[in-house]
Amino acid sequence: MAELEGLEFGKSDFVLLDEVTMEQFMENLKLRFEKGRIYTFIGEVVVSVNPYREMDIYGKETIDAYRGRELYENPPHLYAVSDAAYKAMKRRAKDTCIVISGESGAGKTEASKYIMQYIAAITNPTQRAEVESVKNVLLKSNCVLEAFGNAKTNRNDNSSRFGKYMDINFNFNGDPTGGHINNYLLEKSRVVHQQDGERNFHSFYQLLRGGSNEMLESFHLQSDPAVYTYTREGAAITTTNNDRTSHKAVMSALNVIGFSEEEINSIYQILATILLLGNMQFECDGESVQIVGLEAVNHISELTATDPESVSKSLLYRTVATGGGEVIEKGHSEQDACFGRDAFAKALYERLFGWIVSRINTVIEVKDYNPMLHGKNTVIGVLDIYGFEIFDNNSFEQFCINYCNEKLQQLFIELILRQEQGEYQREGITWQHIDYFNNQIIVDLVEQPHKGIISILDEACLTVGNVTDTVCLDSMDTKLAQHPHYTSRKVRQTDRKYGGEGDVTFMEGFLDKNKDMLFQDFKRLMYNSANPVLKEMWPDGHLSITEVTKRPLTAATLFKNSIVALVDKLACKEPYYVRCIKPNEMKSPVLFDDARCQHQVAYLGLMENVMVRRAGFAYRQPYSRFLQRYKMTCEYTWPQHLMASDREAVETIVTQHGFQDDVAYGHTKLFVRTPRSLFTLEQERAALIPILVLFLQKVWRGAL
Ligand code: AOV
Ligand code: MG
Repeated sequence: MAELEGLEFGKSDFVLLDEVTMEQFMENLKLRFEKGRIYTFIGEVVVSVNPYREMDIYGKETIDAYRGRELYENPPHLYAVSDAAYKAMKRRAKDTCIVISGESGAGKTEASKYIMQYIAAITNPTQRAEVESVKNVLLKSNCVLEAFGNAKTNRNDNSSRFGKYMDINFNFNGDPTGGHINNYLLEKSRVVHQQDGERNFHSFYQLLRGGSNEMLESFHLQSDPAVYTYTREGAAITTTNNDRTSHKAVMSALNVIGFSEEEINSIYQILATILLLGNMQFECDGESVQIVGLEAVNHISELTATDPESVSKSLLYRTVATGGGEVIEKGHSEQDACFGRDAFAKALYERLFGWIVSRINTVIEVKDYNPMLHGKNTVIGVLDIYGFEIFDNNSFEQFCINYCNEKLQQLFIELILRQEQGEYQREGITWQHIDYFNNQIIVDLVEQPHKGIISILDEACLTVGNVTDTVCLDSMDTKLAQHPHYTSRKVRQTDRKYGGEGDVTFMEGFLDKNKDMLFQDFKRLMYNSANPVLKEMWPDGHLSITEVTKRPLTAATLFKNSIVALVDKLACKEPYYVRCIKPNEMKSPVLFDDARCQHQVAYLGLMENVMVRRAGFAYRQPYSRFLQRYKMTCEYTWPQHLMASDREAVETIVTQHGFQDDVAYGHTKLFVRTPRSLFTLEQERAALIPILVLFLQKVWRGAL
């Protein structure tokens, strides 16, 4: 427990509060925010409040102060938790992970970047070139992924619109040898539609504003984002993001990572294609639907290395297999053509993003690792996912994002609240059970087979015939009417509300987004591209319509499966937590909105966390391990104890050092309340080791 700052900055660990009440908690949080102390511990958990201003707390000096130190030796900081995760990984060969959570705009992505920078700064002291290059690629990948996966929303000017989990691999020296990025459900609907005040992904504006004249000309683009439907819709074209400089940084990062000229060019050609598609219009001459102005078709075919007739055809017709096995071409209605065009644009972007991630992965993947030669390969995972969000209009994406946050909260509860209390019970430690809201009930509401929201959605999507959002909602209302966290309000036709940590009302378009349909004709078109980069992104385009028989899994089910896999991956690592809080809605560095903050403290379960921590014990060790390590610090146990049991010997050590009031004795383990007690023992042990070595040397030499 850190008490290293003056009291005028408040308590640096919430465990030290005089009384654990919401009032005291909030008072402390506010005081620290106002005094520029944005981090506070709850034991090993770091609570972070977004300062909304540049802080001079991330430089080299700070890094040096935290490097290799124990958590409680320094004031709370992201670096303290990063170092703890790193030390556990290096000293105990444990896979660890740092889970960063909090709502949209609370500071998760910034935190994840500081954590990675810290890990990069403290590793590879000998500056080996191959390790430096791995570190460089890991750091540069952030810049690229942010350009393509982040956007301005009404909550955050640089909001992550995908989830990111990055594993960093280390060799036995504790130096990074590579990594792997998993990305989760990119909010691709943003490519074709943005809410008022929002923007499309940064990459589009960066290309238009930062691309050279030659580049834009060769892509048949104009530099003004207002020209393009897909970039003007939210009308938030100007933001604080400096698109031009970012473009340069992204180009340079792509180069450093190792993307070839051809690949970089292809990436931007795809963005250009999407922008041109967005401006494409259709008209119906009474009989058939036509594309208005064929120039765009020629430009798209040039950019995608396909022939113009195939481009037009895929936009105006779809191939269908009849019941009798016959293949026919069916002309689109104007509405179908628009739907197809938008679906194509979204899919182009999604595949581009997925391809960029996998391309980075091939560069950073650990190659030629021989455990016999290099020792155990250990991992630190860093999770930075999109935060809980509520907008005026919420759709399928918010449903998925918020479900994912519920799952992560569930993991937190499982690891920090449930397991902790479970262990005290198993060990027979007297323990006052602390109640907490277990959100499993909300997770079940979403994901239970047959009865959960995803199942009901899927069922509606798989039903043949015209099942509308309204029909699906009706079915949901019937099936979930009794659920305490489900309510449905027919304010508009397809409104639905589901209450979890906050109440969110979801809007129409659910079924289409869940089906996520893309006509096979577009896949074929891309697969037949003469550009090998583009072709590589569409391997499923080789199938003809008669071969596409299996129904793909729905978007919600795919997402659920990926999040379940993520949680499994996290659960088998030693977790470290950063809990981010957004101080206000105005992005102000001085405003601490009490109600908003209190709401977050409540739903993040921070009070319960303090209570469990405070009543609990920071450290625990089986008696035999404790004895092995510290027996040298006590005359009655060194070199051999003559007591009835290890436990009794441990009691003797504890009593001799005078911290008997700071411990509890379990069936198999000793529980220590504050780290300071162990710290004293560690110091004593460290002081004794040189003396012991001398002593033993003398014994060996026969001098004694
Ligand atoms: P998020 O990742 O939690 O939201 P960000 O990390 O993008 O939030 O933070 C939002 C903005 O807050 C940043 O762009 C910075 O302007 C500011 N900020 C956050 N942390 C710091 C810090 N430590 N120091 C200075 N400014 C900071 V979302 O991605 O929307 O869930 O999906
Ligand atoms: Mg983010």
